[in-house]
Amino acid sequence: MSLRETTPRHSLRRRHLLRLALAAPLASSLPRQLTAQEQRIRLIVRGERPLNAETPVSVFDRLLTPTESFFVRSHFRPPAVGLRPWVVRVEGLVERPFQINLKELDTLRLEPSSIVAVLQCAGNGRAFFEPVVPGVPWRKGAVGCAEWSGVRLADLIRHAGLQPQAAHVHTLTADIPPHPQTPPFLRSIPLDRALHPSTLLATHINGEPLPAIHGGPLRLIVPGWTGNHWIKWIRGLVVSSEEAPGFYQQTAYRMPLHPVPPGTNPPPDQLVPVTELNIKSLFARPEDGAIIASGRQRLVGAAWSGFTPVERVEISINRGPWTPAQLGPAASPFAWRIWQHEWDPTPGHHELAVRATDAHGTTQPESTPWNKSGYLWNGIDRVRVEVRA
Ligand SMILES: Nc1nc2c(c(=O)[nH]1)N[C@H]1C(S)=C(S)[C@@H](COP(=O)(O)O)O[C@H]1N2
Ligand SMILES: [Mo]
Repeated sequence: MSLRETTPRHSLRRRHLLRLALAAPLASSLPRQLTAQEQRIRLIVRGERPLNAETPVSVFDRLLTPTESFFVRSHFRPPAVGLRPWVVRVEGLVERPFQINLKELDTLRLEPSSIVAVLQCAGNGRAFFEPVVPGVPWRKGAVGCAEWSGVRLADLIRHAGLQPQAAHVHTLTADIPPHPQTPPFLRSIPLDRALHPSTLLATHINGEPLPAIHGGPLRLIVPGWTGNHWIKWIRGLVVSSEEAPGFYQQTAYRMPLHPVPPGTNPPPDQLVPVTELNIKSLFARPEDGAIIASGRQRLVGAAWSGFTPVERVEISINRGPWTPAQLGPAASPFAWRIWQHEWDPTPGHHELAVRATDAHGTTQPESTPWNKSGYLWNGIDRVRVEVRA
């Protein structure tokens, strides 16, 4: 999938139809055939420039989210990729700084590594907070689970050798802010997280080369942590004794340590960085508002968390008792688990709810404590359906 192919479809189609309408009024009444590419791309666009688009929940019925349906979140326009060899520098508090292009990376003979892991934007579910918070109004689909492959970040950093004061790894990216006043997406992760064996520099998703829109040719994979740490288009790693300076590390992606009254903003010293994912589950089927034929139904969805495994998923029908759903296997400690539950509905309107509990006994709340940036929503998912005889 190239950048061109992920240009929001409906705007292209609109422009195309407009051209047709101007050229030949009759032609505009003929529906245009979608290309095979267009049929494969199924995203709900929340913003066009830069492209921010979420995955329809219907594909959350399987372990691996199809790459072409994987949500896209970019602060700025993606960089040009593929014009010249991609070079990565490793420098800062290291013994032997170096730079290397992706072809040469093979010559380092770092052990290949793959992991199935959930990538979820910290702002997934932001649209459900009340009062309304600013930001991309993600509903349910700024999340997905994929197999990521590449090399361990630890192996690349150790190749350069760490100096004793090393404490953080800054990530330099190739996407460029639109205005000189806009801060760059400069971020860092603590050294222990950078050295964790699950933290990868990935070149592949689901066995295919990483598409440019998802950070290809090289992005960071930080399983168990929110998407803001999964830096795309890595072109440099700078080992430092300090966190990265600037807006995106020091101000953005922070939330209150303890819940605050809705609408209030605690002072910066009471905010902590958003890191670990919380326990969450969603319906893939049925979808909210679905009209379904009566007869036995299989409810299906996904459940995930950060470092504390999912222990249990439960279903409640029409606000009745919570009953356990069947949990599928855990493909990795950071993969989501597909759950399912059989249901014999009577005709009429029904409300279905799903909630997950982690191994520490933490259960999803009815709604998540309000925070001004709308992070880490994990309120119980409810769908309303009509069953017709
Ligand atoms: N360079 C760069 N990396 C980035 C971002 C970005 O804007 N620029 N967005 C981050 C955020 S907030 C998220 S949620 C994920 C989204 O990854 P995806 O577009 O592959 O789904 O990328 C992260 N990495
Ligand atoms: Mo994000």
